[in-house]
Amino acid sequence: MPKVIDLRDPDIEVRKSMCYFCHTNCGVLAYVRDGEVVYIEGDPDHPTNAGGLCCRGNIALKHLDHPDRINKPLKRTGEKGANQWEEITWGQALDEIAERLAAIKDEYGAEAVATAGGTVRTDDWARRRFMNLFGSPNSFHNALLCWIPTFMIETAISGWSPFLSDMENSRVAVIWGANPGASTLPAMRGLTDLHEKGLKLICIDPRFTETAAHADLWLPIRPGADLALALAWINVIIDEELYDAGFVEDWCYGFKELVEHVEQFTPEWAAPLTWLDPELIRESARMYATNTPGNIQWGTSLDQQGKPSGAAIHARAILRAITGNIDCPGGDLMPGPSMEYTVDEELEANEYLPEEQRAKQLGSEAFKLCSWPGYRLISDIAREYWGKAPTAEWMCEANAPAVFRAILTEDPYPIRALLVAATNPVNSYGNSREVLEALKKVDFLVTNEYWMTSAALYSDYVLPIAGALERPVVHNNYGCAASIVTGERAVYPLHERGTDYWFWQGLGLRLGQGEELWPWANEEEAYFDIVEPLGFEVDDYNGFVREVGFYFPKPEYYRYKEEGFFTRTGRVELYSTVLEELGYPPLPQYCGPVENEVEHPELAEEYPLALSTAGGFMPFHHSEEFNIKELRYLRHDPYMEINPATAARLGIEDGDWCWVETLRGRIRQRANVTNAVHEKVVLVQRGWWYPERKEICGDDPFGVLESNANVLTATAEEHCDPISGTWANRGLLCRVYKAEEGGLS
Ligand SMILES: Nc1nc2c(c(=O)[nH]1)N[C@H]1C(S)=C(S)[C@@H](COP(=O)(O)OP(=O)(O)OC[C@H]3O[C@@H](n4cnc5c(=O)[nH]c(N)nc54)[C@H](O)[C@@H]3O)O[C@H]1N2
Ligand SMILES: Nc1nc2c(c(=O)[nH]1)N[C@H]1C(S)=C(S)[C@@H](COP(=O)(O)OP(=O)(O)OC[C@H]3O[C@@H](n4cnc5c(=O)[nH]c(N)nc54)[C@H](O)[C@@H]3O)O[C@H]1N2
Ligand code: SF4
Ligand SMILES: [Mo]
Repeated sequence: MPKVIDLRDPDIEVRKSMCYFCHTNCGVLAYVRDGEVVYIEGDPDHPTNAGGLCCRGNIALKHLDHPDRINKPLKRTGEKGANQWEEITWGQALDEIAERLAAIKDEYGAEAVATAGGTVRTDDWARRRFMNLFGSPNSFHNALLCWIPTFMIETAISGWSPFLSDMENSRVAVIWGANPGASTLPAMRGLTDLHEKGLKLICIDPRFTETAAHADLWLPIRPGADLALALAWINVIIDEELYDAGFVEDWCYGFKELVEHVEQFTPEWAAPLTWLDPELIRESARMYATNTPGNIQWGTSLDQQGKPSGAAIHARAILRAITGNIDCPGGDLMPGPSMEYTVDEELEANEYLPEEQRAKQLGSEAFKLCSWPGYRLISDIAREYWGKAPTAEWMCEANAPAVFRAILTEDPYPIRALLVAATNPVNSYGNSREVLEALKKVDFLVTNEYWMTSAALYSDYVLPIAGALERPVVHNNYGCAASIVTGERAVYPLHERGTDYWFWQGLGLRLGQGEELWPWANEEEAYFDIVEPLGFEVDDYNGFVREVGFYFPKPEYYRYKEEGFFTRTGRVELYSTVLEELGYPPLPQYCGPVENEVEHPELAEEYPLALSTAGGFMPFHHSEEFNIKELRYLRHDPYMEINPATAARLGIEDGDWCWVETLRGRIRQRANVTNAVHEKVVLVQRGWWYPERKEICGDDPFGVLESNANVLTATAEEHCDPISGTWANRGLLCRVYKAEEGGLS
């Protein structure tokens, strides 16, 4: 019999917690009795979810005390990967890890220690602080796939990323390579409401998605060909004089050069590259340019195309500017850093990392914008205006593929230790086989996790991490915008779990970083330092959460009219002086998808289908939640989408297990035979592994190489975007064939 809980029980206390199974950060009311969370529900007063929770949010109690959770620090006793452990205390774990890191630093230098993060879930500023004080420039994460190229390129061009759309006042929204219908459900609800009231929607996606189903125009683009489309839109808008001549004249730099540059990029030029009808390209460009004010939504797609990514992001930024859809009611707004609360950059202790160590950051010579050289240039300009840097410095991290290669090749120098926190690298970084090899090879590996992942399995130490109900949560857009949402701890960490913050602070103190450098006794104290400058009359962090909770300042429009744009020229730099100074083309130059039939016809003979390894889908979040059987009931097997004509030609029927293969390797997923994709397009699901396979499967732990999309993706230096260093998940070539022996699961 399930326990009956009377929520009126006077011994129950309600805590204002927050869900962090995705970045939507819905408010959660946690009902706590005797130190146990007995019930949760969506917080009806929370601005994001107004009481709702999705299926992931709703299973938080199953996540909290799931039998697979790691509950004590583990020290490896057998061979690497043998899954033999001794349970130890946090104190012993931190002492021994600190000792080992100190020895590596002595022998090889601080740069031989690297840290890997994921999509930020926890105190990434603390990881960065630890690394700066330790002296290593080699922290990295996979957010290069997720907004960093966008933020940095847009900031280079217009002084800040115009990433907050003033949707309610818009007449048209371009949903470009995003699918809020599966990835951001509360935003989708807003979009469909506004669409009913007349907002026009243009959806650019190779798949007919939940979002495309609501669009006025759907552009089923060839994966990875977005740069050609963006250039053709600019061409149409200029050729048909649909641009905002006044804004261009007063506020844009380099329009004349742009006009000459884009003359060649007609819709007829773009049609064979994008697989779109030239008339559809014209019609959609007109719809965006004439229904002003309008906005373009950020989606991960442009950040994940490797080589063409930077130019595509640049071209998208030009579209906003020449239509005058920037910093105006109904357009894309530039929030600027928070001047009111403490931003991450102020907590990162960046001033402690010596110049000569910065110069050693892996990948920063090849990819200059999202590493030290570009960050420095942009932050110098921003500081002149704001007195603050544009964003947390974790936007200028080492290049992940360069670090994995340095582990494997010791070139340009060896990486001896890797500390993994809040990421599942084999699943979510590119070229999984190489990542797994690197994890097996690195001398010293430590992972902070909820579960036994493939990274944890090969680790020397695994630290058990507390989830969102067990720690306070602040989400502040990393300091890139002035808004902030907060949640309090529902209960102290269960079992012997700790938090990522404890880990970095505990390690730092043991390595002599000094109490004055880690002055906070716990997260609540640190977070109070973040919110206190907001000036609300509260005494501590929990008081802030209960009495204030969130802070969304009113949008400001036309800020540039007073001070100009926060660039060197004071204008939006269509022709970018920052990119030029870093040695990149100042205008977006065309290049094709990383693998394509036009430039690589021989490859296309062998691998004839265009592949994207994309797209969030419910109920999973990247590789998370696969352990939870209630969610696995909803999706037991991985599916790839393939067109009926192609499937018939290949003898594949709906539901068949198939191999999808690229030059990097092959994976197996089941066929979802559907008209939602073009005859030459295949889309595979990302994130897949099989944690239920508790026996460790030799070289492929938990089947992490079996169905995982990132076995297929491309991270070689020539595949990466030269500007940002992001790698290629979208716009590859593959072949598909039936897997004779069927699936294993
Ligand atoms: N359910 C669920 N929700 C999530 C996540 C999750 O894993 N699962 N992840 C969260 C995170 S961290 C993020 S960043 C957001 C991301 O959310 P979104 O920005 O919406 O991005 P994705 O879902 O990765 O992909 C969006 C769409 O891009 C399309 N696409 C694929 N290749 C291309 C291409 O080459 N060009 C174009 N134009 N489109 C292409 C795909 O078909 C897909 O529909 O979602 C968040 N929400
Ligand atoms: N092929 C392909 N690859 C992609 C994408 C794609 O569209 N296609 N999308 C990319 C995007 S947008 C993103 S953001 C990244 C996401 O990449 P990751 O952030 O690496 O995502 P996950 O694979 O979900 O791994 C997160 C891990 O952290 C653990 N975890 C969760 N919360 C915490 C915490 O608070 N502390 C600690 N220590 N651990 C925690 C989880 O158990 C999980 O194992 O993946 C990228 N990879
Ligand atoms: S997982 Fe669901 S409930 Fe949790 S924050 Fe995301 S959308 Fe909200
Ligand atoms: Mo992401």
